[in-house]
Amino acid sequence: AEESYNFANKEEIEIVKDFTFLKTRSFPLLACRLFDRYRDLAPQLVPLDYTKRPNVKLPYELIASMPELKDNPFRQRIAEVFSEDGEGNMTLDDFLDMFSVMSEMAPRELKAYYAFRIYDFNNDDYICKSDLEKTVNKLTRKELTPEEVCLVCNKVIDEADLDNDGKLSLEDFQHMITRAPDFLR
Ligand SMILES: [Ca+2]
Ligand SMILES: [Ca+2]
Repeated sequence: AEESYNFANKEEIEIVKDFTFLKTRSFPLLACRLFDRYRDLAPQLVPLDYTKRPNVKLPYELIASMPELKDNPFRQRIAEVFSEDGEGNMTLDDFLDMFSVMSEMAPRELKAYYAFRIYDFNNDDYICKSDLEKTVNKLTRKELTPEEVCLVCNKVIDEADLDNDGKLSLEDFQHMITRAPDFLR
């Protein structure tokens, strides 16, 4: 599904290609383990034999119930971003991609790229102030008042908006997380 991603530059595409390569060639055991977990979510839907690339998608509700996601305030966005249909329903490939990017082995640049997409709630390739407000609310689990959230967002945009267009591009974002790595968790 690489072609459907809006990569900011060629370098990004290379990182993802390399990673996909690693995932499938160097970690077959991990892929097998993840396939088992995918199948365990709905054994009646997922065939054991994937050689014919069956057209199977697991509904978002099942994906969101997994221990890695169920307490994550971004679970819906994560599933949306990694699902080919954009609605959080996942094919096996979507599922493998999601867990690969979430794993310790994933390169930082790749995590940053997907974090950006997750925080870009309206999928317009920028994190604007309202995207950022949603992000901060979720990261802080609504512990801040609206005024405090507004202050934090203004400060983040002030400091990270390198080209002064009032919103964060992927480039602005990558620059920002080198100083505020919390946004990657
Ligand atoms: Ca946006
Ligand atoms: Ca900007």
